[in-house]
Amino acid sequence: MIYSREWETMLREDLEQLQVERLQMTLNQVYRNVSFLRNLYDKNGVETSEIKSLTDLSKLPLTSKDNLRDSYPYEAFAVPLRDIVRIHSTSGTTGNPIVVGYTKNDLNIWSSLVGRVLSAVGIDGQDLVQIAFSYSQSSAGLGFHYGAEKIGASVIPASGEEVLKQIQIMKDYRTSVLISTPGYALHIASVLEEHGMDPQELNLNIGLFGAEPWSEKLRGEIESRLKIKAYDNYGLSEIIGPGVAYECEHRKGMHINEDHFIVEVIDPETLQVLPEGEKGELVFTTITKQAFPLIRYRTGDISRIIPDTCECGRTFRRIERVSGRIDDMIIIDGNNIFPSQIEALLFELEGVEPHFQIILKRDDGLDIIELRVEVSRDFLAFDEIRRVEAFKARINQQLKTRLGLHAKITLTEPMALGRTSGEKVKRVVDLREA
Ligand code: DLL
Repeated sequence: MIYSREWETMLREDLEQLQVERLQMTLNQVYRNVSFLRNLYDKNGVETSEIKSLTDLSKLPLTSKDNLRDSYPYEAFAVPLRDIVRIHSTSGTTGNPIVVGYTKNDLNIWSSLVGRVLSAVGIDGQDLVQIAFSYSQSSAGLGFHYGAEKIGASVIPASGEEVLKQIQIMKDYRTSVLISTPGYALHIASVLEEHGMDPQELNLNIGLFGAEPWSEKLRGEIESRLKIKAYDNYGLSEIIGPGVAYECEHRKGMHINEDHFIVEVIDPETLQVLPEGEKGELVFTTITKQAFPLIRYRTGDISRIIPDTCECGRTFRRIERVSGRIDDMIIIDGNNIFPSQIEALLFELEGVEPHFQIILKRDDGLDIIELRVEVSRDFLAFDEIRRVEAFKARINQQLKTRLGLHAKITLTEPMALGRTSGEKVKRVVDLREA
């Protein structure tokens, strides 16, 4: 059993002491071996030896995706290539991809941390775990694969199979756990329904979902349509992959693996650290990674630290579910709008699948928003134009009164916005700079 009381329930003061010691070791290592960080510290006149407590951490400059893109491919590695045993990378849709290396020890730690994620929701050696995440350059598929093997579960690497095959495997192999994006789980539910299949015919009990923002409402919908318990977990490739934060059985926020990562929440405008409990941008420092250590790394993800302790007895602090990314925030007519607000509004309208995409364009200097929304096939089959137009007007009226937005609405078929196994849906497509 990977869930070890010893680590996850450490006294806070012991944990913080451990964090400081590990932080100092990491800082030593990066100053010697990572040139962009050494240059950054020298330029800002900070000595890593001055960092003697967790509050001192804020004396160090923040780092960002740009630093890592500029280090393409291997400049940010802290060990020679001969010590690297695995390389993952981000998709690199904007600029160079970020290339993440792992030593043997890093992989060991990573699989234990993912093992914790699985154990925390009751997954164990008895389970058949079907992984629908991509196994390619993304960290998700292999991250869960090794974590699930570590706890002795039977792993079915089903990534890349089309949805009917996934369902067939689920049924025939008696899969008990599905690991995927929440969007893909919902897609599986729709396909089951379309084929008149009852989820009770499956042996599925648990869904472990992450890699994209989702809401409590969506959790409820997935649970009732697939007849499972659904859990959230969070991570990012730069920090390690999945295995950064995870829900326990109480599902009141995600515990951070604080013996390996230090979390801060900053105001993305002023860049100052916010008091515990306030919402802002998550910033992580890795304190045990050898190949790719990151110090005060801005994730772009929005959340907050939940101030009190959890009933489960873990002393690792929790973050609230990630509601979106800073760069997904749309500023239109002086309004700051997040895709999660649009999601909440669409959820309340009948006939709409909670899948949508926001396209931003510029016409004659004016910003134009197009909202593409997937609707059920039945709805589109109904070819009465007046009804469709009335429906679009209803969406627009809600957007106007609740968010002050005016958008062009396009209704599409289910799956038109893409959502193959392992793929994340891109919520905002900004064509304005193009
Ligand atoms: O998505 C790692 C992962 C895979 C985590 C599977 C959990 C499950 P990346 O592809 O590097 O890594 O994308 C990281 O995805 O910065 C967030 O914006 C978003 N994200 C990840 N988990 C969640 C979540 C993996 N539970 C980026 N809720 C992050 C909301 C999430 N957003």
